[in-house]
Amino acid sequence: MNSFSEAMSKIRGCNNLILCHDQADSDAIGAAYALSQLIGGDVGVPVEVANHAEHLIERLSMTVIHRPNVTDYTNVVVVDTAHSTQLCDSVPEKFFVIDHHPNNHLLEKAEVALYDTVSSTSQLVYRVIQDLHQPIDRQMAMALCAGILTDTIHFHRGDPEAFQVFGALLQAGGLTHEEILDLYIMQDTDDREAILDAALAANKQTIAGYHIVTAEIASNIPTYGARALFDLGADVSIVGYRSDREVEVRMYIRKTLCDHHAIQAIDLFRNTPSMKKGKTWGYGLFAGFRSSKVELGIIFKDLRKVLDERLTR
Ligand SMILES: [Mn+2]
Repeated sequence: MNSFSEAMSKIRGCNNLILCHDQADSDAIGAAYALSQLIGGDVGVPVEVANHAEHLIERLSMTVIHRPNVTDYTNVVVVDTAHSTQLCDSVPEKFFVIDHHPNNHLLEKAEVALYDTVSSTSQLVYRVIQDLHQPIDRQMAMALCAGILTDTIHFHRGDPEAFQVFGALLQAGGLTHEEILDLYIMQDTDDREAILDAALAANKQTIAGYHIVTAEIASNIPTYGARALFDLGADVSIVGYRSDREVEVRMYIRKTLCDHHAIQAIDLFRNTPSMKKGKTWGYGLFAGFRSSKVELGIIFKDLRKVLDERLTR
């Protein structure tokens, strides 16, 4: 048994907090839910949960504590988090870590960690459950499947373990693939309309044979919008949402841009001048951005310019 599984078995039933990163996504929520069922305890997020994970939380009937007081707990297990800044004001003094992100800065300070740069934290939680020979019920299986599905971008990428564990979880939980996909299908007709309107009003530019599509979306679901445009055929889909307070931007890029032009989605966001005034996250094929200081139009223009430079040089 690995030392993390051993540590989890020791703190079972204690006063535990399972702490997600801020803007907790489905992998963080799914992993935290399964872990909370395994060892007992509360699930918390530093400030808020990502929009797309709300439906999962509802389906799992789970309670998520916002801004938990970490000193109220004997043990804190930090899930799916690579850096203390992602914990905002909820940085515990001592903690356990289970994570899969490259360049994890929390490992040094962790009491015990389970760290492996696989496709999702959810599959690491599955390892712990297996290690401790514990049963998996339908809800736990659904939670972990949701985490794997979203962190593999609906299996557009993913290591063999992600596929294998996903199958094992469907079987263990008596679930179908469709039931997991349903967690992420737009049930709301207004949201679907927003995606359709964004697609119909989108701007397309073809640079060096690549279709670059930018669009604004009227609902706060820019990730879904960007995914939809990408699936329609864009090589780069960039979708922005404007609220009174801030702008949100999401981008998907096709892997050929990574392979032939060494373009990484996250680097593109970080190196676009107007986007330095905001928060950026993501990886090679997907990136997100949020800021209260920049206009959406300027970001789109800047991104097209940077892409033009990178693709035509
Ligand atoms: Mn993750």
